[in-house]
Amino acid sequence: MQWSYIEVPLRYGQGKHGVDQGPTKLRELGLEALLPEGTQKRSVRVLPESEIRENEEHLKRVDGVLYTVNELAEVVHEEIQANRFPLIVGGDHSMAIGTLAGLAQTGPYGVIWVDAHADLNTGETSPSGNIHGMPLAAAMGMGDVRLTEVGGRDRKLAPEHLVYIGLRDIDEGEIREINRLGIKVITVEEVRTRGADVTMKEAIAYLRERVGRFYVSFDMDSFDASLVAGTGTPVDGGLTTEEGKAIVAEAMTANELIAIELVELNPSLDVEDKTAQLAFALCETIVKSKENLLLES
Ligand SMILES: [Mn+2]
Repeated sequence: MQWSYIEVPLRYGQGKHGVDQGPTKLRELGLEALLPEGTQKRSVRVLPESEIRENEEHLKRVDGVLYTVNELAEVVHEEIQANRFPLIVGGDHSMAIGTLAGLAQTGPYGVIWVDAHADLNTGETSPSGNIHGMPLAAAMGMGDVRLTEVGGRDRKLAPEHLVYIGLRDIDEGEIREINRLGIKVITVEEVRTRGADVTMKEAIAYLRERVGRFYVSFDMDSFDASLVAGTGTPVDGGLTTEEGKAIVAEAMTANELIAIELVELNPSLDVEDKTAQLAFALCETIVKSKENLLLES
C-alpha cells in the first residue's frame, strides 16, 4: 500500500500562534526519513494573515479556515481515490472539517475522535467562537452553512458512526448534543481500567458493525496536560504516552482504517520539544505498525 503524507499548517481555527508550525517541527525531528519510500507528499495552502477579513465573534477567522479546509477536502478525496493511505498532520483541529468532507465524498465511514474536547460546538453554542471546537458539528450538518457545506450539502457523518475517546472537558451544549444524538463515548478512566487495546478493539468493532471503514483523528490534547505543554488547550486527567501509542497501534491493525490525522501540536508553547517528540513518536508508531502489518500479510 502507498502512503500519502499531508501537511496542513493551519492555525486560524484557534487564537494562538505556533500551531501552524507543527508540520515544520516534525520535519526538523526527521519525519521525512520515517516515511516509507514512494510516499506521496502534499501540503495544503493557508491564507496569509494579511488577507483574513472575517472576524466574526462567533466564527473567528472563518475565511482563513474555509480557504484551507476546502482544499484539504479535495486533497483527501484524491488521495483516497488513488488508493493511498493518508497520514494528515496539522495544524489546528478545524482542519478536520476538510478531512471529514473529503472522506465523505468517497462513501460512508466512521470516526474515532481521540480528544479532551468534543469539538461539537456551533457558532451559537461555542463559548470562544474558535472553529477548532466545531468540526464534528459541521460534519454532522449542525451550525453555520459555510462550514456544513464544505465538500457539498449532504451530511458528512452520522452520529452513530462516531466514537469519542478521552473526552473530559465538554461544554454544556455539547453534553446535551452527545446525549441527544446517542454518541458513543469511551472515557480516560475506561481506557485506564480496561486497557487501551481492549477499548480500541471495542470502538473498532462498534464501527465495523455499523459502517465498516473508519478514520482516526488524534488531538494532542487527549494526552495528560503534564505531557503536552506544546498544545493550545491542555487538560488534566488525560492519556499516558503508552495509552496514546497503544490506541494508534491498535487502530493501525484494522484493515478498515482509511486515514489517520494528528493535530494541535504547537511548537511555540512546547517545553524542550517534548510534545513534538511525543507527536513524532506517534508518527513512528503509525508508520511502523503498518509496515509490520504488511510484512505479516
Ligand atoms: Mn480537538
